[in-house]
Amino acid sequence: MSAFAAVDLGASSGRVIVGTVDGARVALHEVNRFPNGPVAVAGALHWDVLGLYRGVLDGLRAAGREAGVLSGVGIDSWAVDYGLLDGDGALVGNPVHYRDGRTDGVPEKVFATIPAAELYARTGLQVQPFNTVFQLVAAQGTAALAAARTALLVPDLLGYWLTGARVAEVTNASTTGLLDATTRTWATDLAERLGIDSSMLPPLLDPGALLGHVRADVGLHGSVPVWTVGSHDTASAVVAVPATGDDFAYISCGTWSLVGLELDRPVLTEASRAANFTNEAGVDGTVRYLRNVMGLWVLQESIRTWNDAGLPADLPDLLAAAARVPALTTVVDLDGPTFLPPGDMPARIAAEAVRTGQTPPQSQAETVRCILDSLALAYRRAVRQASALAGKDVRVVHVVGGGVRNELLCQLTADATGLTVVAGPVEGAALGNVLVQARAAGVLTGGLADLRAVGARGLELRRYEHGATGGPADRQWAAAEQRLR
Ligand code: ADP
Ligand code: LRH
Repeated sequence: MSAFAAVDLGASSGRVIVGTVDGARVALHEVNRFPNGPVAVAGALHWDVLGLYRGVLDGLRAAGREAGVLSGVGIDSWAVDYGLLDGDGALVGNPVHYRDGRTDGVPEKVFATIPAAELYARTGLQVQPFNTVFQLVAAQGTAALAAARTALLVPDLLGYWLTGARVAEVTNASTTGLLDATTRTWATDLAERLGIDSSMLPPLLDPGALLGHVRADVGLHGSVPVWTVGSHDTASAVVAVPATGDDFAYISCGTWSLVGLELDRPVLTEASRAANFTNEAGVDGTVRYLRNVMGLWVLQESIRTWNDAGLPADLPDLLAAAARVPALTTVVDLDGPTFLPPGDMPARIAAEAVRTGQTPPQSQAETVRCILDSLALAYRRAVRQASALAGKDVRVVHVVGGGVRNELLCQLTADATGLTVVAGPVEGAALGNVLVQARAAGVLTGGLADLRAVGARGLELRRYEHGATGGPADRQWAAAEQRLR
């Protein structure tokens, strides 16, 4: 039996999870969980990166106490954000949160130098205002960037603090907008054309490599290897999808909903760019062909807004009440920029409903129902578009991540997509993280299908079925989709 510590930092919480692997199955046990979220500092949104590191260290020590000797540590987190190091390797400034408004208008500025079509043809990356490339351009002229010698994405930064090694793991590097989607090497020419010093970009490593060993002063027993994993949380989550065939779509359903397919090669067509599908790097050379749907963030922020206003807002109660609201009364396009920054989501939803000539939700339950219906509708659209653009049939949708706990959303996803939904695991990223570490350490062997088979053993999966294609429910979703257009 070998024990691995998976560090998985999500936008709403960080966790350290011990995965014990006996060669045929994996058992996960959470040893530390700590809240995460934007911190507004003098008008800019940041991450509390040292607070997160403390949570990681506490978790690793707890993992060490539980396991005795750890066979490895792997780190994954949300994408795109980075810390800058000076020539001594010290952090220059605090990493900025991707929801900060500093990149407003920056993509357009970048496209004036490198047309969007040229960027997409090289990097295959969706346009999101927060892509690292736009953040680096937004930071031009700041003292911090002038002092920087290295840029490390968040999991790479924590890996550096743990081991001293400065690298860029490739799955997360693919979210920067500076990685060539075909060669999986840095597109240094694009960086230089944008005035970004490409010597800041560290050497690339694939998942499953030895990054280094945990510093002795962390206090773990023995010399503990740190393995690179799919350090982009979505890449790790996709490894954990308990698929048995090739004809699946996935929804990595947490703060964001990442909806798409696993492919062998990128889709870099103009139609794909127009639909804003991304080709991010997956483990074992795969491509994560997907769209970012705004996700449960909108629900989280609604609950925060209600709590701040002193209104009772308990998630299970709200979901139970939302289940009693008639389906598809009001739907909104949650993917617009309106819903990206923190703020009063119920008010924004109401404004969007009015703008599109619909009745705004009145009660909390109606607002929650509107969010969930709108998410399911966005999933329907994304799954169908991904399938058409990539030319790949989809027969089942796997939902992984915290959204697995939202039974109403899972059922609505089956209804909306007209496909069977298989929900689980909840801790997808942590499971994928452990599976890739275990293979790197020689405890598991084989390709993704073999890892998935091991990961799936012992999981409690729930299936959600759908109504007949062309039946009344299907027609209702099609009509709602039409209404949104
Ligand atoms: P991230 O990794 O992005 O921080 P998670 O995968 O942990 O996100 O998912 C968090 C989301 O899971 C929450 O926003 C919430 O909507 C959902 N969730 C968590 N627990 C429950 C629950 N008991 N019932 C329904 N939904 C839940
Ligand atoms: C999900 C995620 C997603 C990115 C976003 C910034 O946690 O990594 O894949 O697009 O955060």
